[in-house]
Amino acid sequence: MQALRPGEQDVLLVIDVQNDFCPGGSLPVPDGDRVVPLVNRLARQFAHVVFTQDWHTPHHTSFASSHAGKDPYQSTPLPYGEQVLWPDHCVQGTSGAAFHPDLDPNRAELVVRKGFRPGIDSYSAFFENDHATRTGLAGYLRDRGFRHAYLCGLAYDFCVKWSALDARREGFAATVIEDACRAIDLNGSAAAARAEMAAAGISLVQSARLAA
Ligand code: VGL
Ligand code: ZN
Repeated sequence: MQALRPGEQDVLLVIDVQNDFCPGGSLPVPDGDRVVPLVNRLARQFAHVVFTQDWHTPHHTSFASSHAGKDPYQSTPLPYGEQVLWPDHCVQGTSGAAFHPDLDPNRAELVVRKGFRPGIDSYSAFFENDHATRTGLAGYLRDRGFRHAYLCGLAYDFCVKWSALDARREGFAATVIEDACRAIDLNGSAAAARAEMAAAGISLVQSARLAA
């Protein structure tokens, strides 16, 4: 397989490598912390890096605790569509919302915060979950002249998947670096995410494909 050599039109999107998504956090992604050394290495291989940070208000609508009688990981209809309800996580300014302490933030040229509107969730780095409200990232990437988004981080089957699908919809090439991701895997959502991304023309690769 030919090595991938990131250039000036390529950007690495590092999705939500935050304490609450790591073991010990409130919404732990199994082995979520294991991506950190690999993400740090990838961030040095790319000339351009953007981080995202899940950044919810207290009592956010995506929290099960905001809905009487609902438990985490159940889903419920909300005005913008069906929403999985989560444990309280990534509340603005808390240690759970901070990046993993071993993640090297210095390579990031931009940090996109998302999910900060109390009444709507935002899995994707590009759109909130209504698929209409923009985060501004697509415009930023276009203004910078980027053509190809490479994605890694947490969680593979939620924020990484939604971000990769939206990158394609916005006209960027998209590649997910799978071994630098970990999945929540609710009811087979990891395998479903893989199929959905492949069908959308997203390349799924291992980090070894990237030239050192
Ligand atoms: C995420 C669930 C809730 C993610 C964020 O980063 O994948 N998942 N909020
Ligand atoms: Zn969230």
